[in-house]
Amino acid sequence: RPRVLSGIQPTAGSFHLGNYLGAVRQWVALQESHDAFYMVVDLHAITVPQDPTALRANTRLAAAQLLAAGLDPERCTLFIQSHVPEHAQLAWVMNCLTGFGEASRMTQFKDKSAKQGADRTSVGLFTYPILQIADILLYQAHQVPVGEDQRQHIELTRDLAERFNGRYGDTFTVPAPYILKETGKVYDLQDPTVKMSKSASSAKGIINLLDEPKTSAKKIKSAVTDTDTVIRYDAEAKPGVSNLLTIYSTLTGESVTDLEKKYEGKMYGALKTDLAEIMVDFVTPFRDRTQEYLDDPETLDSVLAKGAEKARAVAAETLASTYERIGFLPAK
Ligand code: AQP
Repeated sequence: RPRVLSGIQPTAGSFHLGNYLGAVRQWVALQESHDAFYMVVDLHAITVPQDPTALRANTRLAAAQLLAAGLDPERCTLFIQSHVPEHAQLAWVMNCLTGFGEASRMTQFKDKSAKQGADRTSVGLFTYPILQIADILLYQAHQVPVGEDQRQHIELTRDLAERFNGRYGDTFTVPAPYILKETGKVYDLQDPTVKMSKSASSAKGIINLLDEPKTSAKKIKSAVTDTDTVIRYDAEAKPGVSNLLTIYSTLTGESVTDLEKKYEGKMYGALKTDLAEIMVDFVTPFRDRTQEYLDDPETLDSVLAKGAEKARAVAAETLASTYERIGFLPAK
């Protein structure tokens, strides 16, 4: 079975709809066909300041949400990044192979650091993509299911895998991004030209899956559309309506073409009312299941302990061969 690897940050408490439709939903599907490794990336989270108590709670909460979304520990390996020290160890090696200019071209860093200002930006945020390279290469992943915003980081991962292999001999699988065209970028409900984002979206623009279902319904109903009245998919001319159609189609399995037919001659309000109801039906059981996992921290921690053990077995092997190729003297 081909292998997949992906991770999600534990920082915001609740996952948002973009995280779910862009990434986690694919994780659930891929565990059926792939040897799947999924993790909560707490090392990545500390690239911006974190309160220790909140970080611990959000890490458990992220794992609970992944299980609630449908990850099955019998079918995939679910673990916490900091439980596998090899991530930080391989990241150092990758840091030394990455050009400063090359890393400086990462647009996510440029955007985030420009917003924060240089004095408030950590070097960790700069090397964030390099830790991600280590995450992926450690598991010899063939594919990386992520949202569109991660494409550039996966490209860098490919370059680094090829560079290492070229310099030291075949060591790493060169991974490919696994990004769905439809849901690779879910847009902000208030500004449908930018991605839904925990750090950049306004409260009304983002659906947090653990919010009160009523709140999410309200946000769908007040989503920005356009002054036209036709319900038609056109990402360029009608980004708001197109975003709603994508969300609707993904959550129900009805094709966008069928939805266009279903809503022919109807007003935007009809589409929004129906989608608000679909959203409530989706988030209500998701919230309940998340709470069930949180109410049983022993089971949750034991899933994560088993996951870390399985992950470490793979990671340790890759790190050992990497160290050997580089020329590090083995410890006796
Ligand atoms: N709007 C989105 N559409 C599709 N996919 C998305 N992802 C994030 N936003 C969208 C994907 O979710 C996965 C986890 O991302 P993360 O760990 O970076 O989560 P986050 O930082 O909490 O999410 P944000 O909103 O993207 O944070 P900011 O705004 O701080 O950068 C990834 O696969 C990502 O592509």
